[in-house]
Amino acid sequence: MQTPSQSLASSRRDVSLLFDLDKDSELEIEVTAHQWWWELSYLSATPSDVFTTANELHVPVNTKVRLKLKSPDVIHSLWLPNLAGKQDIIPGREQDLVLRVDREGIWHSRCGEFCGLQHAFMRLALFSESKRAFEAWRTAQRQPSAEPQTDIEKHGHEVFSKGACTVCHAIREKNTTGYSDHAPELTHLKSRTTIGAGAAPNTKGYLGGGILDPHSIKPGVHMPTILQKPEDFQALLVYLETLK
Ligand code: HEC
Ligand SMILES: [Cu+2]
Repeated sequence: MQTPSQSLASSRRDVSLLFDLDKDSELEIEVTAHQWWWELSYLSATPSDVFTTANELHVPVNTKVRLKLKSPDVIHSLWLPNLAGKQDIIPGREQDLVLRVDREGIWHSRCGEFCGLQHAFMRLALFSESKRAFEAWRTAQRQPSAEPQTDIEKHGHEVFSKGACTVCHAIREKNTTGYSDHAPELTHLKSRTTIGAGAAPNTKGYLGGGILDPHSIKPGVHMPTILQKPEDFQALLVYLETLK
């Protein structure tokens, strides 16, 4: 068994090797490890091109990608089996990990350092895609959220934006610059395959259940149960389902 400082030293060595190989990455992504989910910000010199998503990392195949790792809370660890060694993520320090994935596919990772109750459900999925598929995904992610169209969608939008959800969550709308680091951004919630960092599939049933009783899909989760009138809850769910 390695002590924390030994594993830190060895992972630093791996990283510096990778670092020297890849001075000019073509894509920079800030990866923030939270208890218990991953915040992913795609950086760009053009501020309006920056966007944030969660738990599902998309990268183009055969491209040098620099992950800038940080943690605002406890020690986490990014571990992408078959792609890179374990990299500890220490609060207050920024570490880089440079990757280049040479084939298309999906890699499943989980936090490699025990970081509390829901450590096992702190999963990160990496989708390595053709450059064309990646561009299409990125273009869609840069768009603001879908505007509510029907009366029930408009009502659901109001429930979200006037209620407690916005204490933690952001939805980036047209002409606004919503951002929050308290909880996953929901702008394109339905473009992801799971909710709760791999805790449940992203279907309407689990989404509804996970909002009514977050602990039912992820015990200990840092999201409160917020009681709502049935008609408000129903509308909220209809609205969230439009966030493709
Ligand atoms: C006190 C902060 C807080 C409030 C208030 C809150 N949430 Fe959350 N929510 C979180 C956190 C933290 C997570 C991520 C939990 C995890 O995966 O460990 C989360 C996860 C989610 C997810 C899953 C997102 C994903 O991609 O995994 C949805 C959907 C969601 N919340 C909807 C809502 C809605 C709707 C409301 C209002 C009724 C709300 N939340 C209120 C903190 C909050
Ligand atoms: Cu962790």
